[in-house]
Amino acid sequence: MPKSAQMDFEHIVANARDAFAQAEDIVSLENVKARFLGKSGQLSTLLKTLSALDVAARKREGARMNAAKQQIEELLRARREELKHALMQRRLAAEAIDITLPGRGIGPGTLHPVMNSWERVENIFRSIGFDVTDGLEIETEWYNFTALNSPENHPARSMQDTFYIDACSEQGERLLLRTHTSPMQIRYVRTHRPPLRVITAGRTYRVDSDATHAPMFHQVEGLWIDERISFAELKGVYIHFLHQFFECNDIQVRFRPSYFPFTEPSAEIDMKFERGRYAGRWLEVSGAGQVHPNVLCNMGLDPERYMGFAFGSGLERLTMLRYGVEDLRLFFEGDIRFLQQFA
Ligand code: 2NL
Repeated sequence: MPKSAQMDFEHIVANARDAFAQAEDIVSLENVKARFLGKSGQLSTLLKTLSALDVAARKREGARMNAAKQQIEELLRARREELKHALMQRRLAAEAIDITLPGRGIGPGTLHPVMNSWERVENIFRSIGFDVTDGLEIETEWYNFTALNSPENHPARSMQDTFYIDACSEQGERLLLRTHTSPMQIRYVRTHRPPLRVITAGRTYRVDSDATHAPMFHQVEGLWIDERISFAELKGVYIHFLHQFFECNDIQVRFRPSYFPFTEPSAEIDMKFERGRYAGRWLEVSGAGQVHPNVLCNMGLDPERYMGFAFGSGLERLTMLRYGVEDLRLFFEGDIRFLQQFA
């Protein structure tokens, strides 16, 4: 048994200790490891010389070799832990948060563009003497359909077009999510005396969903009732509104004959900008008409004495035209990148 063999294990262990200590990160540590524990590492090389020894020496040196191997493995494990810990400490130091700094805070936010239109529309009509009313989003069939002269068999009344509630009113009537804001106007007129001018805006609901329809959208409706009211008043009021709302007087307006159950005659109101993104194109902005005599009766008014006009517009539609938004769904997705543009 050569004496040097006895020296070698201690030497190898000491070398490993130094080499591991010099490795500054996990990757170099794993590379260094091969020099001692790998297939062609220093221990394996010595292992091959064991066979040259006699049985007793082989047993003794074999045991010492195993002990050395265990020591090296322990050194490796300890160094690994040390490096991991050091890495964590560096990360913690780098990502440290100074909790004594004042917070960055969240911005004050801003009105949703549709809410902004809602406010503007109300203010414009208030300024020309219209009252503003709002209220119930859950309505009875009578206020939503029957009072508005919508026939019993009209498709709008079906489950496919209207959200019904699984409950009835105290009078046992079917309840639904209002499909337009008109029911609030009926309620308003039944508690006020003409002459009256009122607008009502708010959420309305229809079973409808695609690029240009959402199951919930906002409507604004106006109503003017007096003993002598004509399309001339409607035209004057609506053109004034468009000028104010779009902050532009170069707008042409036309009335196209149309049909609604609650007005007779009825019209679609189209508008045309002279300048800008939509210049020269007729754009639908509103439905309108003279209030149907049956509707006046349901309001508790004598149709022989009173007449009125009404109009209804979509707030999303008005907002899209004002800002040039092309996809209705942007209003409902809550994407901050879209909404921030209106801040
Ligand atoms: C549309 C059409 C319209 C009305 C709404 C109305 C309200 C009462 C009586 C009579 Cl209380 N009419 N509202 C009239 C004509 C058209 O809206 O397509 N809006 C988006």
